Amino acid sequence: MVGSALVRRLQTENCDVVTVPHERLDLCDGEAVREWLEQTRPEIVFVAAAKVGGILANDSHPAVFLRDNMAIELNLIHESYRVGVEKLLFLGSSCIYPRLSPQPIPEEALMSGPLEPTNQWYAIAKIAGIRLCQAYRRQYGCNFISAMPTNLYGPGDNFDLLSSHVAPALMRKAHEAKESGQPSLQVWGSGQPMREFMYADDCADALVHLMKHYSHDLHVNIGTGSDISISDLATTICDIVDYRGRIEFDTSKPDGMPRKRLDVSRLHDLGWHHTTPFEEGLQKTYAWYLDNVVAHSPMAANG
Ligand code: GFB
Repeated sequence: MVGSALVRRLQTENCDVVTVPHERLDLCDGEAVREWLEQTRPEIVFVAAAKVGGILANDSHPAVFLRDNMAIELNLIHESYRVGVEKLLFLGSSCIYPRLSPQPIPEEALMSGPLEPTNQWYAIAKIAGIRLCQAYRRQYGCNFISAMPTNLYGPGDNFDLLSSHVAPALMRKAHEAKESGQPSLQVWGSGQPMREFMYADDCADALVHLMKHYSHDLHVNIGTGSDISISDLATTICDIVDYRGRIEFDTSKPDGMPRKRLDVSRLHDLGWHHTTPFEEGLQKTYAWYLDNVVAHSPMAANG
């Protein structure tokens, strides 16, 4: 999702964008990454690729989330250093911060307390990525930087109910409940956790801004500065989808972090601010879902 948004954003810059599909390059394969970077010799690298998923996927596949993410970032960061990449930006996630961080969470809160258990494996891998950039910067003088986006959503998101994040999951649940006339929709957890959401294209714009204007070892938070409860998110999504049934909370499912609103003052001081209002971003994402997922589903094909 972020990679596609970055490609859309970079088309407006004076640069050649080099991409490679997953089927042609496995980023967990160090030899393959080395060969590909030696052939393409990019001047700039965005490490947007990652094994990502929502709370359930993270919690149930700890080995995959830790291993794949460590392999992807180690291969890309080390081989970028080897081929002399001029600047690299590594993308992490707001889940790197301790479970009970001060709110909003400043960059300095990193490693100041225990992690949220449901995503600790992914978080450890992402913290290692930040440290890799700092280590290569310190030891080899590489201009490698890191950005920590808040929860993202947008076109190209994953709508699979077992592995997706909350926004696409609730969009799909509301759509299917409306289509099949179900009286209620299940929301995982208590509905009380607070989350901050950013439209993927806004995130891509922030990444390009940092690539142009930021060259320090401290990672930078990327977010909107506002958050919303999962319960209110469910209501907002039901309105957008026009689903009028009941919202029920399945408290057998985990809540995860109680709150993770990012302190985005550093990003604002660097001259960047998000532009897409939350409801507008959700509407665009729902339109993308209808055109790209629902329209191609077997049920749609059968009429
Ligand atoms: O988006 P989400 O899966 O990830 O869940 P996290 C956010 C909140 O929404 C949790 C609730 O409290 C979920 O219990 N939720 C309610 C749902 N209904 C649903 C549903 O149908 N599907 C999903 N997925 N959630 C992830 C981390 O944490 O955030 C990753 O696991 C990553 O490591 C990502 O950092 C940004 O915000 O809890």
